[in-house]
Amino acid sequence: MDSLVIPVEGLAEKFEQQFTELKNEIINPNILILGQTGVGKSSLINTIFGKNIAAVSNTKAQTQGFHKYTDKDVPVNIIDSEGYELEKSADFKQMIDQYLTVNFDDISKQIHLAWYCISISSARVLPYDIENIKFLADKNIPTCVVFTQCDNDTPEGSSALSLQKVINESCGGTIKCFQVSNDEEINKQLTIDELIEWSRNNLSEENLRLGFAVAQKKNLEIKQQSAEPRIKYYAATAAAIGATPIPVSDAILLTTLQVKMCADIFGIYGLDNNISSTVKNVISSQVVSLLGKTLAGNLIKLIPGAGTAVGAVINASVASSITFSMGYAISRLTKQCIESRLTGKFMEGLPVIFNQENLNKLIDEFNAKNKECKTNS
Ligand SMILES: Nc1nc2c(ncn2[C@@H]2O[C@H](COP(=O)(O)OP(=O)(O)OP(=O)(O)O)[C@@H](O)[C@H]2O)c(=O)[nH]1
Ligand SMILES: [Mg+2]
Repeated sequence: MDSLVIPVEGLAEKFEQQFTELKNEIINPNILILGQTGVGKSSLINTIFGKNIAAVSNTKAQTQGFHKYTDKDVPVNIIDSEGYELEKSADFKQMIDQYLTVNFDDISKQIHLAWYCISISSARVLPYDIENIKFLADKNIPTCVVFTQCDNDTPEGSSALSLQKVINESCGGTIKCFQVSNDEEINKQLTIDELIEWSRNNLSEENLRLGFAVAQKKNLEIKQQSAEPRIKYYAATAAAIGATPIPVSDAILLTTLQVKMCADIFGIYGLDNNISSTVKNVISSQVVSLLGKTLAGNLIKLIPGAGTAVGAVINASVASSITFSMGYAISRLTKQCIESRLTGKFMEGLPVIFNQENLNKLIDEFNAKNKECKTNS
């Protein structure tokens, strides 16, 4: 039986450093949240980002005019409004114009999305709402309407439908409308996942999309989709490393890359914030050693004599396909960890879900799928 050991000393530090590198690549999207006081803007933020980036108020307005809220663990900025200014469209337009002019040159300060919230309980869309929505869209700010408190709608959602009809007729069918509530169970019947998807897809740059995907806690599919460009990037880098085939004894070059890829995937799913710093060292070394062993096992499968023969080499195609399938497997397992809600107890989740057997199963599944695609094409 062939054996191959890839040394992984020093890679645990690289794993942890990469969390910071990913954060440095992100640009926080600025989301303008508009709506009358009490419609549920803060509750919506809390539902999507898992945190009160702007505080929820029961009695009186806590926010005045436009305020930008940030949170060090959530890479979006929320520009919240109290709502009174919406009724005076002229003033509202002036405020927006001023904001856009001041921040025109700096992508990190522009308004990247606008969520215009209307409570289903109010059961009406007013002329100033239409005017404001059209104004934002005319300024090329991706703008959607969010019907809030939809738990108060009929089971068929008839209020939302009739409000949407008014908006469609007034705005020529170009404005998307979504339905949300602050109840997790009721949200399963509504379109909060579509709101998240629309928001991500309407951000103009990958760095902004990445920020949004990391920040939102609600839609794991979006996290999975956002991990894909990262995996492709690392697979391409692996191909470049193997362009001049490297000896198997240099496989640490690939493990280094795969360790960074794993840190990016963990970062996208928000796992880095879930791991307390005291267990971080243990986790890092466990993950790094797991990746090293998985790469060794797969090299032995793919390259005849990889474990023993002097002169066995890793070429571009092997380097990139192993990295790609490993990225696929890591992303799926990380998703499973979050779905199993073991993330708070990561030390328990790691051996149960994030282990070599499960990693290899997914790698094989991916390779089989890939082979099938190639045979069929
Ligand atoms: N039934 C129901 N109540 C909600 C929903 N969303 C928010 N609320 C309640 O409505 C009240 C106002 O919610 P907030 O999220 O503070 O509203 P806001 O728009 O941020 O209010 P201001 O910051 O004052 O402008 C709170 O008592 C919430 O609990 C919802 O989907 N359904
Ligand atoms: Mg609020």
